[in-house]
Amino acid sequence: MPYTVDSARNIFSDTLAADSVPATTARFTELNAEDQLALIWFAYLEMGKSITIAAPGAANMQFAESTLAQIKEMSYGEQSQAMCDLANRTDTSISRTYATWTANIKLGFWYRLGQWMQEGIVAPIPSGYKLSTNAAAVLETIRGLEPGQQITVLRNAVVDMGFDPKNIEGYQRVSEPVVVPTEITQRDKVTIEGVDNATVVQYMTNLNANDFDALIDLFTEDGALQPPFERPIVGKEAILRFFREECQNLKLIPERGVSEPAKDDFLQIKVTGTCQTPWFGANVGMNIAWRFLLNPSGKIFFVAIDLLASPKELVNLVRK
Ligand code: ECH
Ligand code: GLY
Ligand code: GLY
Ligand code: GLY
Repeated sequence: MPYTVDSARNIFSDTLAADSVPATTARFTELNAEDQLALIWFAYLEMGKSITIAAPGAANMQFAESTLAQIKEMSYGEQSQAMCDLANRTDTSISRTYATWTANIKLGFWYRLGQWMQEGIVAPIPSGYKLSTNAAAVLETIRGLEPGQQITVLRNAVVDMGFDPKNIEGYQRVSEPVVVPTEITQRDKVTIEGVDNATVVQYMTNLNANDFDALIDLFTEDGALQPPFERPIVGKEAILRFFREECQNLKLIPERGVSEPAKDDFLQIKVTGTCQTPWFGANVGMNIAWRFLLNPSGKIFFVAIDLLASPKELVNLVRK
């Protein structure tokens, strides 16, 4: 049987992903809106003591400005309600607008609200706020995660808020402009111990350079990319859109890998290393595995990106 996206998902199946992330997210989702907001507030303050978050760029913020201005004009009561409506995914005009934004616009929006809460411009979490027993337990779990896993839980929480786009008629996505790719001569050379496959090396180089047109050319027409804890994104058009909307200014630092023949003259390659988001830069290195399946012409039929369970997984390349 030839490979399908579903069968390709099983390559290097002994790779251990950080399942505590979706598990924590699921428990978080069960909490009521007040608890969700307060929990994030406490987690965000604690994390801020050890890792610095970069201010969002103007490109991210421009789309959120009018909604932010609207919230600024509200009373504390209305502000708290608007934030709870976002967490509850209630059908309001702000929740609908929020749903159209990319992850980075949503994060920029909350970054600003966080500043305003600190300054008293937006209703703060009441100083004596007591988390429910369940919420306190989720916060305690988050404290025990690695920084890369903590910021993934926070990002998930923010991404999942707002009205469900599936219920919005004529839904139009809003995304920040795509930056100009890094000049060829300015691109960092990538070396991966154990892997010199040209497609894989170009994948890393092109993604680091924001060169999404060259990057998408590495994929087959029916190729698929599976982000951490998500369903695969299938087909060149959808993957290119994902790159342009969600993958600007990432820094991939692959370290080592293995390459093995697979059936039907395909090639399977696993690479491990770290990845940085522009929000935290070198402050947070996420431990990542890339699991590639290349067709006989060297095009990417499938690649999964996994957030690894622990740094130990970075050296889990030998297959049992
Ligand atoms: C306050 C209280 C009220 C409620 C809220 C608040 C604000 C919270 C804020 C949170 C900010 C969180 C942030 C999190 C950022 C996380 C970023 C992550 C990025 C991961 C990227 C990866 C990329 C992997 C990939 C690779 C590929 O090869 C292909 C593409 C791709 C406090 C007010 C809400 C402000 C900024 C986790 C892993 C390697 C798959 C993308
Ligand atoms: N400061 C991170 C970003 O705008 O994506
Ligand atoms: N979950 C990683 C990303 O989509 O950026
Ligand atoms: N661009 C970083 C992220 O997807 O959050």
